[in-house]
Amino acid sequence: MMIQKSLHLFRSICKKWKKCHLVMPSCSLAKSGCFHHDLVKWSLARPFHHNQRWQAETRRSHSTSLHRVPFAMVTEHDIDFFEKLLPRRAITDPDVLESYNVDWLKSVKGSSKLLLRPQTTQEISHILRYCNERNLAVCPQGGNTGLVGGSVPVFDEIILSTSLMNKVLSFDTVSGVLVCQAGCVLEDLNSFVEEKGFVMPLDLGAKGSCQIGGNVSTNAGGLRLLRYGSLRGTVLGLEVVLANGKVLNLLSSLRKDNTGYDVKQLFIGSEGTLGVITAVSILCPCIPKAVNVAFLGCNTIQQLLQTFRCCKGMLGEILSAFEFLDSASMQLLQNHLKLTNPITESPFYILIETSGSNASHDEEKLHNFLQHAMNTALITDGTMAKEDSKIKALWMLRERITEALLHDGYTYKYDISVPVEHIYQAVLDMRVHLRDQAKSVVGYGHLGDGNLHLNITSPLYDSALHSLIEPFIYEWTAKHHGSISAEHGLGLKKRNYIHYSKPAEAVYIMSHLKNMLDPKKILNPYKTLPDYIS
Ligand code: FAD
Ligand code: 2HG
Ligand code: ZN
Repeated sequence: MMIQKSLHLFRSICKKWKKCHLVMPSCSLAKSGCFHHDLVKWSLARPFHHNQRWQAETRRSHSTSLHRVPFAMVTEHDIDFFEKLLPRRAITDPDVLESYNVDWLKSVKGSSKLLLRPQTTQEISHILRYCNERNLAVCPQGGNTGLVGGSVPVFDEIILSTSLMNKVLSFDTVSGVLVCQAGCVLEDLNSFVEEKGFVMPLDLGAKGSCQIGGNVSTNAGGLRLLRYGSLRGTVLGLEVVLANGKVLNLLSSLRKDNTGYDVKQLFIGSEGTLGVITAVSILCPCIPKAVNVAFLGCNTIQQLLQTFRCCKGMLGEILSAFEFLDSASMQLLQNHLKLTNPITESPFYILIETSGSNASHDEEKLHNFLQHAMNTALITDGTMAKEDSKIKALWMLRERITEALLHDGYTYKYDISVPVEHIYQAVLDMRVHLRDQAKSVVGYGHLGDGNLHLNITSPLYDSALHSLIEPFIYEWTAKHHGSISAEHGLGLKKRNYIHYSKPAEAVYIMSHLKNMLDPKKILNPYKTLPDYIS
């Protein structure tokens, strides 16, 4: 009853904001067909009132300065064209469109009236040529798991979903090179290559929904970067449709190619603003024969860093992940997801994964390392797993923090990279800075990559708290020579903070590249580039 009442009240508030990208709370969003089962479960589990909190922030920080660029509006004639081009795949049903208009965090909402679901590169080429001629704006969308508001329209941009572009095109069992369409879901690709003795070079908590095209467009980092490096190295080729509909075929499978500039790199991490990625060629490593995971506790940040140093030295080539979480993150997992801490309570927790080819050799190395870490009092407690189910259970303690945060309240999300010795200082400084104004201030992340996920919550959205956090966090990051977006991108939410991490000259070059590749700026407007450019 209460929920119905607040829903009604909230809908009437939202009506006044029809044209901007505000979230309308709707339980049906959670049932949306576009999310993979595990993410659907998370969405369903999420408290309704979270959506309400969001509104004020969106209005204040992301859209107040935004006005709709005078792109053309979609007409009946346009819809006829798309229905002929994509029979039954040009969708105007508002119920279906609803979930495509809202991001995974339910934090931004567009008001697109048209969803296109192409199956081939040629169809995307026709779509973009037409949109470019007609001056219609387009928002490319993969699995819609992005965390910076980049994957949903801001106003009425046409949503171009790659979900039906999910075919594997080839796999070379000698080189491990996989070529596939952009809409293949990461987890499906991993299962496919695993059967052939390989593994995808990236892994992330959203693997059940995110698509390889989305991963490449965001240059996703994730849990295996320490071992296999960034997508900038493992992606060997791309096929991209440019804003004018031209197909750029860079779908090479070569490891080495120094013939001039590496143009494909432009599209890696460009968040759909320079072209639509339609196919990816990616190098998959062999599946490791032996995987071990250790979950450890330690008392201080110095011990955490020292353990990392020692771990690199003693585990060397078999170290495949070094992740950490603080006790506040563990609390969220216990309180909201009822996960059990398998070891004694500690200020910090470390998750170490080894992946190698010789089980007994790897176990011996890990055992020696753990003994050394215990003897030198670097770690206080720990548990180890080599069976699949236990390994998965330990990984959950790291992968599900994002989900636990959604239950804690309104979340202010920051994804920074800094020289590793400063990795936790932002959390400590933020706690001092905020005093008792926040509900939780938690830190976790990819310690091995110097990447901290700093998340702050409050029971309801609090504009005063938000103003305390920003630009403080961006100034802090710049002062420590870090990046304000280590792996999630800039999207809608961080586009205007780019200067904290990029010199003006680089932003200037970015604006020229945008002008050259998308002169009418129809591709993912209002994203990545600061407002004065887009
Ligand atoms: P979307 O969210 O649909 O889109 C992301 C951006 O890419 C948008 O700007 C969109 O316009 C653009 N885009 C999508 N597809 C294309 C295409 N084919 N061509 C051109 N542009 C396109 N990120 C990490 O880096 N590391 C993590 O560890 C990580 N963990 C996560 C865990 C959870 C639980 C969640 C919800 C998210 C996580 N993310 C992580 C963020 C997100 O999953 C990644 O950014 C992912 O790569 C997005 O893929 P997607 O297919 O969902 O893309
Ligand atoms: C992770 O590493 C993701 O778990 C999400 O990048 C981080 O939610 C976050 O802040
Ligand atoms: Zn991450």
